[in-house]
Amino acid sequence: MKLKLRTQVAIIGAGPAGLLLGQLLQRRGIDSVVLEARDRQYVENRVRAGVLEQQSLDILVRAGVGERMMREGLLHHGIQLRFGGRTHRIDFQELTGRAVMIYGQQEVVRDLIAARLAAQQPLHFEVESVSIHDFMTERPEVRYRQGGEQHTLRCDFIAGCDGFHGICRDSIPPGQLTVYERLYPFAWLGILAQAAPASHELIYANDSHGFALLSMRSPTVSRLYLQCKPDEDLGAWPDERLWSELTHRLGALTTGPVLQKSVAPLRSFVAEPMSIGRLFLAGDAAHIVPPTGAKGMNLALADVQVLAQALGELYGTGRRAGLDSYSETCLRRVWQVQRFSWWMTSLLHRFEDDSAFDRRRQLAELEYLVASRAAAQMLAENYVGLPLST
Ligand code: RFL
Ligand code: PHB
Repeated sequence: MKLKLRTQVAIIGAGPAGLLLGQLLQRRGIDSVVLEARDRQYVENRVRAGVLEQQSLDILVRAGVGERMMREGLLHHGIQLRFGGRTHRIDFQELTGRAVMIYGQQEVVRDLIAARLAAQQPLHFEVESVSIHDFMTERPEVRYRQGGEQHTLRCDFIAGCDGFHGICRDSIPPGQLTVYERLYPFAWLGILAQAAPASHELIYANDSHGFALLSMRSPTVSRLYLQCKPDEDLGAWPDERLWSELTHRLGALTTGPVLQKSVAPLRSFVAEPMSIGRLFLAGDAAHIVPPTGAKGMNLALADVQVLAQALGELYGTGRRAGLDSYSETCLRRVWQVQRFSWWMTSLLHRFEDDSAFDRRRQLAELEYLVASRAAAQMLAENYVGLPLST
């Protein structure tokens, strides 16, 4: 059977970008349908980002989904930088008057799903064979299969929020996009452990064995990362080896059962422009940053804030200016964040082909960073988040 449906905005992907866009549109009285390839349990349990900028907090609170986050999230007023066997603090509060919050991406996603279901807005999991059509015309269409039936969803606009491996960006005809990309010669081995975090603030370490990061999800759950090879075999990392290597790089840790292990590659990527015809890309579908600056989810939330505002303006007043400048507005922020994420990555990782000179220069930069207020302030104001350029 073939089913024909209609909405104002078809949103592909129920990650932070797609779900927040749906929520922001609903609050502006704009209809949307969210289509997600995975099942609800998978989406709600995908452990990823953990740090929210103050501006992301404000967006989520204003969108009506910040209540649990403000209750359970951990407010952090600084981070620790560890190198040469010593730990130094960068004080965000003192340098910028602002802070960040530790609240897992999967918690943000759960809150957004709960809000969407409570508002009885359409959200379809486990849709198959999603394809997008006619977005260069006034009548775009999304086709997909669900429960054995073929559906056609007519819409005014398509929001491609389907992440880096989604189908929306790849549906744009060749030659229309310019891609900027950098792959790094290392990856992050990340673990979630039932162990009290050894520090109440994040520790970013530059060690002779490579980068490591101590983060957390709650007062009893630690999230830890260490630099590894892109093709690292997780089988070669039994828990004892993990804890021993993490302790070497980060200093004394509280150990505990490892709940999850995974390897994630590091990449910088931007596809320009972020919109074409009636298709708008947002979040990881349009850009990827290495996780060292903790920016991926924040960028995704910032994109859809701009998009929701532009769509609100169009439906409210008929003005297209916001939509026309969507790509340009987002890309200004994206490139600032690309620069910062690349810089944090270069500062903190060990590059195999670095010479002894490069290594001494890297340590000198770290020394400068903790000795100079101006240098520390540059890190702090980027980490807590640059203002939205709308
Ligand atoms: P997502 O979260 O990938 O969501 C895309 C959704 O689209 C679905 N999908 C499809 N649905 C329908 N049809 C299709 N054909 C589809 N193809 C895909 C997918 O199943 C998925 O549900 O993208 P979004 O919404 O743009 O959000 C981006 C963030 O997820 C990402 O940037 C962050 O996780 C990056 N990141 C971090 N960001 C931060 O802001 N702070 C951090 O501390 C931080 N740490 C991290 C990170 C990413 C990491 N990994 C695993 C890459 C740490 C790590 C280790
Ligand atoms: C995390 O808690 O998952 C996390 C924190 C900071 C980062 C990256 C990831 O830079």
